[in-house]
Amino acid sequence: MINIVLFGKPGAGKGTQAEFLKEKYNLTHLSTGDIFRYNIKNDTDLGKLAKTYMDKGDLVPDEVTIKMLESEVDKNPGSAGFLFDGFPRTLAQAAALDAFLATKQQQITATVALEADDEILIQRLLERGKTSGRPDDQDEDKIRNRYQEYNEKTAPLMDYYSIQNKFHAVNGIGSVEEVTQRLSQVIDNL
Ligand code: B4P
Repeated sequence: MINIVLFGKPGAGKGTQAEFLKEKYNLTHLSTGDIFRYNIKNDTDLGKLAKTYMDKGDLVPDEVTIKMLESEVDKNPGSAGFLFDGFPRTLAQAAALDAFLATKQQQITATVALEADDEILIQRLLERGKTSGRPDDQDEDKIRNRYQEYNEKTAPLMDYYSIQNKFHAVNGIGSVEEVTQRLSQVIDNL
């Protein structure tokens, strides 16, 4: 059983790559961004709450996100492994995930990170914003706030996983296929 964390800055291509990796390695794909957007679309209480943060480019509070993620894992008891996309994004989320997996005699196998320069990624997000309808992609100030959130709250996770020898960085620039190939090389060697 392998449990992979797909890591990277906003727009690094986590969601894009997850579509290929989940098929290739038969993993259950859990994207916290997608789950929040599903709840927003269906106007649930969770969606209403998440929207107030996501629209500004802020992270949704840890206690809400952790509870949601744990409940999604519990909905897939027979899973051959999980691909966590966009989670964890804070040290508190990472610690909670480790503790939760330990209760199931499981652990994170590896964190694979997509690396790319902020300016390239900001252009990707602005481009997507023209058609995605995502409020967090349409305004450069909100996008820059997402990078600030990343630098303050998410970047420390690189050390968290490096200390455990579980952090693997991959160049996120190139065609989608090239990036998939780089990620696959890392996962195949685990
Ligand atoms: P997410 O949905 O996780 O989204 P993301 O960081 O914007 O994008 P991702 O890296 O998946 O990029 P994608 O493949 O789509 O988060 C959105 C928000 O949800 C957060 O800001 C936060 O508010 C909230 N949230 C989510 N998880 C949370 C958590 N754990 N805690 C608290 N809050 C949380 O790619 C982006 C674009 O690049 C696409 O247009 C794609 O086509 C393009 N692209 C991808 N690969 C490319 C390539 N190789 N070359 C060129 N373009 C490429």
